[in-house]
Amino acid sequence: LSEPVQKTFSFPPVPEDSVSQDIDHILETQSALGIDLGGTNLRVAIVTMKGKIMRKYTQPNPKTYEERMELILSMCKQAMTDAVSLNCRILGVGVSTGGRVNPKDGVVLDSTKLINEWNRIDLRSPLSQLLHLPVWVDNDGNCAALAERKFGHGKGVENFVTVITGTGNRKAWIIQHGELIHGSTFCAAELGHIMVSLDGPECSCGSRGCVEAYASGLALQREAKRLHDEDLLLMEGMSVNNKEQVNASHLVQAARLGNSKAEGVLQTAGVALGVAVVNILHTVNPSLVVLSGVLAQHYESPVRNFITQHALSSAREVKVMTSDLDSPALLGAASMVLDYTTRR
Ligand code: ADP
Ligand code: BMX
Ligand code: CA
Ligand code: MG
Ligand code: ZN
Repeated sequence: LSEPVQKTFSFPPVPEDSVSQDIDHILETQSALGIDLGGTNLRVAIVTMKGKIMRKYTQPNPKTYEERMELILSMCKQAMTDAVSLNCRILGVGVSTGGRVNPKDGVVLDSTKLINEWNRIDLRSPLSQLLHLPVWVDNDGNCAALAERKFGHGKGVENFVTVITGTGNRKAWIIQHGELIHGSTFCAAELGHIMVSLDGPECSCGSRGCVEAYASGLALQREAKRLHDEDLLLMEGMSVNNKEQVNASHLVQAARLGNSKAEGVLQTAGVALGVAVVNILHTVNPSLVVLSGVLAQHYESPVRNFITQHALSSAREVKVMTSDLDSPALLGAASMVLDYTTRR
């Protein structure tokens, strides 16, 4: 952890006034820029104090460090310009990213292969130099938990866990006594890599049998492609143009149309997630589990059923809810800014 940061990046200078703010304008809404870097998407948003997303920009997350940093730069510049016309005063930048993050330094320590060239990356320095704003950085799951605490089902809840599903990931973040747990090397709550079998499918972290390798978007896409290869995926009324476009949503659709193979895959995924959640309950004993991300609804009842069948009786009282937030990781990234800048 004390190793020097490997990558440095300097954005080209921009004229001061292109990012300056009219601080005295009474009618401006205090806001933050939120950035979310996932295994698939790169998102930037202008988020108000109340958690309203005023504008959102989405691009595929580039595969190289240089392209990624350049795209972040241009998306932020666009957002800063639009913020002026939306009458939003940007107080700072919050970044949510996959990988282990040292939030004190604003550095991404390491990542699985879901995000390439994303090890020992100083995000704070280049962004704050470019935008002349304070910058906060944390893991995307941690950010999702912060969003639930500020805007969602976690409001006022002392101990809860958020489990979010994105591209290839299934992870959870823990709020204990109202605060995030980061752990000794910022690796706490990487619950996507809780192992649920001794010899399961390969995971993008390099191990096997992680819950992420069963229940993430990428895992379901892998299974959907496998079924499609065997001509077992598509049901009456379904079509895909080419194999590359087959993804988790086709699996869900096929299952809904009565495809028993697809149902089986989703059932296994639900059980894998149930195992992981029960392990979490027996470790931190939260009162609430919030499921979020694209597949949350599909997992709610399998997880609840698994808890009923397998959790210790005093852990069974836990509430399981599906998040009602739009883009929790983005909102949580913004909440770091809004909480810190208004606390001072
Ligand atoms: P990330 O943060 O990892 O970039 P997102 O949260 O943006 O990911 O979600 C994108 C992932 O979710 C992709 O892997 C995509 O295939 C999957 N996905 C998108 N829509 C659906 C859907 N309706 N059902 C299931 N999976 C979906
Ligand atoms: C992976 C891991 C986590 C991340 C999670 C969610 C990396 C790059 N990612 O488990 O740190 O929180 O994916 O990512 O190490 P998403 O892509 O689904 O948003
Ligand atoms: Ca992400
Ligand atoms: Mg994500
Ligand atoms: Zn793993």
